[in-house]
Amino acid sequence: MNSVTSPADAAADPSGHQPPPKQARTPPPRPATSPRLAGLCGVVATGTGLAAAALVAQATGPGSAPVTAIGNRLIDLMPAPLVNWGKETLGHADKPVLLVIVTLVALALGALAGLLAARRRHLGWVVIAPLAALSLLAASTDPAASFPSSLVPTLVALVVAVPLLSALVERAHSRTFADGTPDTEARRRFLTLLGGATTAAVVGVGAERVIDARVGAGSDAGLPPLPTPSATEAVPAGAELGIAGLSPYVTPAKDFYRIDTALVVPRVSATKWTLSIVGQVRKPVTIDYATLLSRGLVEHVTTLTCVSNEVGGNLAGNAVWLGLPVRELLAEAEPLPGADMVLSRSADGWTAGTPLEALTDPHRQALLAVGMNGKPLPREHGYPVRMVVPGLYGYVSATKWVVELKVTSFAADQGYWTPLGWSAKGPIKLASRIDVPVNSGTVPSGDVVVAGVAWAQHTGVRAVEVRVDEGPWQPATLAEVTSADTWRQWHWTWPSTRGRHLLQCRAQDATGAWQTEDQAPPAPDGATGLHSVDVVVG
Ligand SMILES: Nc1nc2c(c(=O)[nH]1)N[C@H]1C(S)=C(S)[C@@H](COP(=O)(O)O)O[C@H]1N2
Ligand SMILES: [Mo]
Repeated sequence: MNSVTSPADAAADPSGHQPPPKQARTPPPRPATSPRLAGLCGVVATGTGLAAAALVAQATGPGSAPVTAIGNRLIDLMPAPLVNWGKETLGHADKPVLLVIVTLVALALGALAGLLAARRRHLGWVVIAPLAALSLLAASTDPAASFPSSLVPTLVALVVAVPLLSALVERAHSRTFADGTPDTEARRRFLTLLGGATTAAVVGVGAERVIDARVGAGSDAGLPPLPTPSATEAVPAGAELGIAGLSPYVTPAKDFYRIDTALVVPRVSATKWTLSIVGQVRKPVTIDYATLLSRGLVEHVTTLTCVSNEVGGNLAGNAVWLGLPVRELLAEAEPLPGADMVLSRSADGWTAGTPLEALTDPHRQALLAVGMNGKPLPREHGYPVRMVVPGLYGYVSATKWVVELKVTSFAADQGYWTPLGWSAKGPIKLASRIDVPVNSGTVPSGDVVVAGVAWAQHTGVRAVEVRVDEGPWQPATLAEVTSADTWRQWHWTWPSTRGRHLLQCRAQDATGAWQTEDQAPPAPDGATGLHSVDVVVG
């Protein structure tokens, strides 16, 4: 022990003064970077690359961002039970959850690339190359992507992440001098780069979110306004009971449930949109948006319902749709004998199989809708054009971002959900729901207003009854409706008594059939059973 800085020497000089160590401040041979730091470099480089790619994908199409493209292909490849499990257990959160998982896996692989690159610079490619290849493949096979611009975001990710990783790993090294003192200057440069890249990634993701939210319906330049309908449907005042907590008769678009498989909402330009009627037809038809608007559009109020709706669930909504009856275009196309199904396809590749007769029936107002509650369709509800068919669950009829109608047969074709274990045909089942009082709620004793909605689209609701603690059924009062194609509000005044009670409702359709008490899950063709609400009267 004879180092100049040893405590023993310092003690030998009572003045405490010592000459500084005469040592050259040259960086020593590169020491190993700690695995944690190398991993962090990889995570930051990957994250920054992905953020840049997502931002660029705002121009090349939202499905072309690496995370989205890979997520979409994963959904395509997932076995049916897994897709259904995700839909059932996660509900609305299924998409964000999948995107977060893909992002986390990408960042973890980025950390691995960082570890490898810290050992030997080009070793990082062992992870990066397959990841990039996967992303390019996923983006190029996106049904809504325009090749080759769909490859640009992944290439941007590489151009950003690879040099960034090199620079970070380079600076993460050599943070101490041979004498053990930290090279604060190098450390500062490293931290600056790390912080700068992280900030850029966060700002990039934020900007991407803002842009995505802004580009919506009506953003197409030079678009004609929605025409005045040739047939309107006025909502009678008596359709709206105006009871607090009761679902409004017409659901505002912002409160309308949203169900689709799209990881990011497809962005379809109305000016470039066309719809083609193909398949078993005598004369294939193609129509563009301006021509569609120039035809006599009609208004029709229809309640959409999702087959995944649980008893008492809220995957149903009623809106005033403006559109062209599908039967008019089908008549021009002249379906051939033998056809019994129309497979509608969306811009993102999703499909629904609808009985041909439901679309050609002059008494069923099946629309190619362009308007919802007096405004162009919101992007998430199918802008610029979607299908709306009264009486059929959304998965077999309500194709959003629709671009093709293929006239075919149930024997030859299947909609998206059918091979995943859902019925080929999906007429909406008679259902009723109690909106107020809410389940597990407490209400003051005395007269309590019990109210809800009931639906039997295209058949109509004739009666609703309520019972307390499984006692006798009591008739509720029904509100008015525009047609049999919508839900119907109802209310009943309950002379309540203190304590805990069970409220249940049931509906009768216009044919006289009562809603079944038998419980069935949503799969394969819609849930049944009575909605029950537990309340405490205090
Ligand atoms: N392109 C596309 N259209 C779609 C779907 C989809 O996944 N993709 N889901 C359908 C289902 S299952 C339902 S219930 C309705 C829901 O329409 P909404 O989101 O406007 O309420 O859209 C239908 N149209
Ligand atoms: Mo659905």
